Amino acid sequence: TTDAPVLKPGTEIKAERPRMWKVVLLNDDFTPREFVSAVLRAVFRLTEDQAHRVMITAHRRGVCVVAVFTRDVAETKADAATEAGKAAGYPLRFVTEPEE
Ligand code: TYC
Repeated sequence: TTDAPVLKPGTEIKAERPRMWKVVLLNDDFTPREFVSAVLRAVFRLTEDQAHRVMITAHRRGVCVVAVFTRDVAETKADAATEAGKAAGYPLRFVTEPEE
């Protein structure tokens, strides 16, 4: 066709990496520790050990980064994890924020 891109030989085509988004776990006073760990394992596929460490870090420090994803995946997982707590009657919250 006539609209194929015309590139000078040797032209570099660079794709930028998409900005990544953090999923952050927030501490609260009510959600049982075991429940938090179970949600981290189910939604974020963390191992038992990873889940326990993330949970205990949020418990002690108030927040903990769970993982980073593209924006869409981060929001979907944060919403699913927050919803799992809500469905069980807990105020557990996961939020997203851009990296950098
Ligand atoms: N602080 C909660 C408790 O003592 C446990 C907990 C840990 C809740 C981490 C939320 O993100 C959290 N039962």
